[in-house]
Amino acid sequence: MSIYLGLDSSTQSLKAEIIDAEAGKVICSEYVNFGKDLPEYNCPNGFLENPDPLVKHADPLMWVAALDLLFTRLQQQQAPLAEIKGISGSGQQHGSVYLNGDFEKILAALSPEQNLAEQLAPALSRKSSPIWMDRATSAECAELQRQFGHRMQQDTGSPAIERFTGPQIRKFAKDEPENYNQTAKIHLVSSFMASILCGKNAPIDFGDGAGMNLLNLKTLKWDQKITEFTAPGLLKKLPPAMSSNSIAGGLNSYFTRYGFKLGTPVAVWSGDNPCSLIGVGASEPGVAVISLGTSDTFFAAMRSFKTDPAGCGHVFGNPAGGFMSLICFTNGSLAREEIKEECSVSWDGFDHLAETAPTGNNGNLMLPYFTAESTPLVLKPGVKYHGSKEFCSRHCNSPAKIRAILESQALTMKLHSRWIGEDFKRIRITGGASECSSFRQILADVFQAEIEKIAIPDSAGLGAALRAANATGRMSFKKLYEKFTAAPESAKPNPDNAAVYAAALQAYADLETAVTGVPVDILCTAENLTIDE
Ligand code: XUL
Repeated sequence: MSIYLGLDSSTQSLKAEIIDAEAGKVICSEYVNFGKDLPEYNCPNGFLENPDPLVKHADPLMWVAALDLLFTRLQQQQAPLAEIKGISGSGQQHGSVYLNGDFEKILAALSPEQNLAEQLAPALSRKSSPIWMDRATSAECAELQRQFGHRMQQDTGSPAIERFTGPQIRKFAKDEPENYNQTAKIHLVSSFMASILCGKNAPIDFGDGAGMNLLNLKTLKWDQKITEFTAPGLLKKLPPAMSSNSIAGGLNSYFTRYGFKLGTPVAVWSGDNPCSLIGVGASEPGVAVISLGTSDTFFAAMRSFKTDPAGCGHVFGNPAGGFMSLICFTNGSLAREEIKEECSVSWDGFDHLAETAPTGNNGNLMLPYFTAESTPLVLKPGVKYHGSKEFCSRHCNSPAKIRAILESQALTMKLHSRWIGEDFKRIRITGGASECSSFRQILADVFQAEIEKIAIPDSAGLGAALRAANATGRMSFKKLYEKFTAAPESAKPNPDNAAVYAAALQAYADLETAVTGVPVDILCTAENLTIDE
């Protein structure tokens, strides 16, 4: 049997997908929810409370504890762990973990008598990890932009971005120089988790590494000048950057306690978006992907390297080779959840009520910045209602509010993905909210494209398992896609709705410009934008 394990260390949970690659089946799934299952780490939504809304850190030991709990659960459900031929994983992007010189020694001597979190605690040179939702690095971004100007975007694929790892490292080195000096290695969430599995420092892959403002995408090496300027001695603290199909090592003996085979090959991990590109079978250009997770992301394999003139979109490595575009909207599912709570409905009720409001929602729109937003950059959160008097006073009915959040989220995706320069006729949709049929139809009508829903909703975890089969079992992605990524359901665009949404797109763009003060095609980074409620 050809059994592979994909792990998905995301913002709010750690999931496992075990696949039989020849049979084209997921044979076992399991997950640990950080808020519910590990409340002692005080991260109900995946991050620690902080009085500053721009600061979003998590406890890295929580991710480690989740690994023990997940494997215990897999063992309890008698998952065939001994038969696994290869492992890989997916990590929430940009988050960083800071380790001292003892990290590798501790990993090499892990005792099965004690849990991972206890044993790894002394290896941390920084107790918390900034994650992708953190926006506290405007000053560092401005410094990096002043120093490198347009070259930053041309060479790393993005201008200096608040949540990206380089600006985060620079801030740490400035604010806590002693702890920075105690840091021997800096890992991404993906390479940190891979390191634990294989008992030594694991490489960072080009997919996730491109989200750091440190990797030169022309040479596929850490950019010497940028790393030097970002923080003293940084180059030595970074693991090597490698292609996504490299092998990081063999499984550490600690994990035999769960029934895994010693030395099971571990392929390098990647970021959740690059893994999802694989998990939905879209690593060839021509098909775009919308992933509706904690954040909403829009991405596609690129025909050639190209950057976003507005500075909001990014270029990451495509795990199958070449590059992928990515645009991230921070206010994804947390914003939908706010509206659902406000309307006191279930998710089914939410979906049904959205359908009862008219296409175009009578012109009612909202800028859904419940929390700081990355596209466009909005550092001071605030939700802006636009449309009828009743809607703006928020005394409107639930269907109008629900339709407004969904249409607005679809419109901002359409607006900010234009720089990719492709009129996608097929878009694959994944993530929790892909279950919402009214949202799928809105997306189909806004993009005038067929929206295909794939059978397995955890595309990042599935993508990690497919990557494991590709890297450790030499199975081609083409063959794996045939077996795993068919789209059983699709929403077809209604051409009669095209004009309504073309007008809504213009109205949304005008509203965004009026409120942020920045024309949508103008560089939107490192600007402190204020939204009045
Ligand atoms: C992408 C981004 C998020 C995270 C968390 O740039 O910040 O999508 O990867 O999912």
